[in-house]
Amino acid sequence: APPEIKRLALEQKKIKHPVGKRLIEIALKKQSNLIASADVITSAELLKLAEEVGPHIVALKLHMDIIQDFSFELIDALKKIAREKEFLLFEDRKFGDIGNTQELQFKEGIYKIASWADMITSHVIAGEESLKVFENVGVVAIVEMSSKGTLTDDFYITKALNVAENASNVMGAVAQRKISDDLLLFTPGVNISSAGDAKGQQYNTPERVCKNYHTDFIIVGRGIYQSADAAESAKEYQTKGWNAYLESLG
Ligand code: 5FU
Repeated sequence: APPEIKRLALEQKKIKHPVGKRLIEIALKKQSNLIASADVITSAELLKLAEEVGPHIVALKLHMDIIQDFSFELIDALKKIAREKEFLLFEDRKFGDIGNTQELQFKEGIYKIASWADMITSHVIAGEESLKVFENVGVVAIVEMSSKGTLTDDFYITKALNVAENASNVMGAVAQRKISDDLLLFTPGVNISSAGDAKGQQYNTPERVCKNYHTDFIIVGRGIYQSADAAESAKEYQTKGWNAYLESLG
């Protein structure tokens, strides 16, 4: 990336977390601020999608608990693709319990998320200490949701951001608005051909979330994996997202 972009992206944001720095590095190298959300339900579909979108993304967002045939062979195969195509594995688990329970959910059970995820999402509703259990990953705090009628009002968001900013393992936040420069901003609910679904999801364009909310990373699910050509649409979101991001830097 040209030095002036590097300066803008790296120095405007005061990101200290090593996973956050790595994500920025990948973004600058690939010229992408796109995270694909792989909400498919079989290992075969997931691996195919990872191969197709891999060159265009900085991270693949997963809901591993929706995979019907989960195995550690899947994890090994995903890790291999992630290494080859240079992207991070981002488990959107949205933890939301006391620290002890979250620790068990993070490290144990079927998925052993701690053993393979580079990044995870967590609600911050249980307070700062509950987040300490997420070791060796980048934590992305859910401070605001994209869905209609969400309870994350201004009051909640202010308090949630306060928790997120005080926890040293939190590298970013999910929100639908501009937040402080201490955290990377991740925005889901991005689609260029739909305004929403029948289950409360609300969509914005890449331009809107980058320019109006100063989003760092756009998260796209159905816009990519339900399109006729996932690689082609990932490329389109990559270009649209990156151009809007550069323009938002100013
Ligand atoms: F925190 C959030 C949120 O506020 N909105 C979301 O949509 C997370 N998501 C996730 O992003 C959601 O769980 C899906 O995995 C993804 C959006 O998928 P879509 O197909 O682009 O609507």
